Amino acid sequence: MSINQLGWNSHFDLLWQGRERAEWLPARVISQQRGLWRVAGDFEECWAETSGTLRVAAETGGDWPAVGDWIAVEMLSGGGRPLIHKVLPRRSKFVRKVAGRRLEEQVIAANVDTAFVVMALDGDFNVRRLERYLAQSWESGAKSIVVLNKADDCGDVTARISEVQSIAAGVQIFAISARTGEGVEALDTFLASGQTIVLLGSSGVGKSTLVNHFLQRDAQAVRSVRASDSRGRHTTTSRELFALPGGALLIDTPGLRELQLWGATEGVERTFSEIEELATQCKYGNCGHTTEPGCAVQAALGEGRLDKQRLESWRKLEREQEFVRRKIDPGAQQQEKERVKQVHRGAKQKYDQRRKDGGKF
Ligand SMILES: Nc1nc2c(ncn2[C@@H]2O[C@H](COP(=O)(O)OP(=O)(O)OP(=O)(O)O)[C@@H](O)[C@H]2O)c(=O)[nH]1
Ligand SMILES: [Mg+2]
Ligand SMILES: [Zn+2]
Repeated sequence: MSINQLGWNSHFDLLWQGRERAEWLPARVISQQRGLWRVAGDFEECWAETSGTLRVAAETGGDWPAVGDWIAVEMLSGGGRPLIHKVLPRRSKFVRKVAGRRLEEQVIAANVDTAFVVMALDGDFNVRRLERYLAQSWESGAKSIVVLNKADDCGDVTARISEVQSIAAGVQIFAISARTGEGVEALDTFLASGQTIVLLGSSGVGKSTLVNHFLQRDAQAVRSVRASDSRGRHTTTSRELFALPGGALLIDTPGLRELQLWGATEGVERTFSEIEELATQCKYGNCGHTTEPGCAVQAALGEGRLDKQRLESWRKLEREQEFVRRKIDPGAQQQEKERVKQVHRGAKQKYDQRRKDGGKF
């Protein structure tokens, strides 16, 4: 494989000109396992380790290389494992809070152009989970689309699509069957040569089945049909980047037990933009949207313009964000209050102006 086949482009070429040492080689991380990184470039694919300097930097809050990263490696003359010295600045990254109690970011995939948020149209279909994924992917810097898989196993695909439309305004939605191939060709537009795509979604939605479909071979193990009803079983256990015959790069990921948000304040705002907009119309700037007089959110709820579950979902994700923020930075609580006040003030001014200009409410 060559770096060009791995998605290298003029953007990274320019960054590369500024490298510290001329003998370093550019490479891409294609998988990762217990302290080793599988790297590919203009050399034979191999396992590499991190340099001492990078390790120290990563351990003190910097970044470990992640799948999809472009890195600078040094080939050692004595035949030892190549060393990773640097991670090139990422153009995009999909992150989450690490599993468990630690409050840290984990990069799931880097330098991604499009995230396919995959959800199955079988009994596992869940728009609340989709909201969570979309909120996090807004922050990634990549474009996100929704892929509804297992269309062959769904009685009313159209109804499901409109359900998703109602919670994901402006996001493209595709209904497909990775098993039969139905509708899959519509995804080709995202798979142009040099493009990087990450597949996200919970276990069993069919991510690896889709990878195999695009690769035209059984590269990834998929859950056996016999075990298909055993929920919570994870078939794919590590993230891995594959080069498709057409030149796109596809990252398969293990289904996450739960995607815990990380740094997704803006993502939540955008995912729930209609609620955020209603909130600016409340009478009081610090409205909690429960029993306050003049609450536009409650009014919308009462008139059936806002779904109760969606409101609850918004509250839950907001709370989650705030919890992490406060834990990380005790001063953040006050700052956050100020920020919210200002956002509210700004938005209120905008709406007041619109009202003056004859806008309808
Ligand atoms: N009916 C139907 N079943 C599918 C389809 N795509 C995948 N499956 C089945 O769903 C099960 C799970 O598929 P996988 O591809 O292993 O799912 P995954 O998302 O990779 O799961 P993890 O690796 O655990 O995260 C398998 O039994 C597949 O055969 C589809 O389009 N239709
Ligand atoms: Mg899988
Ligand atoms: Zn309110």
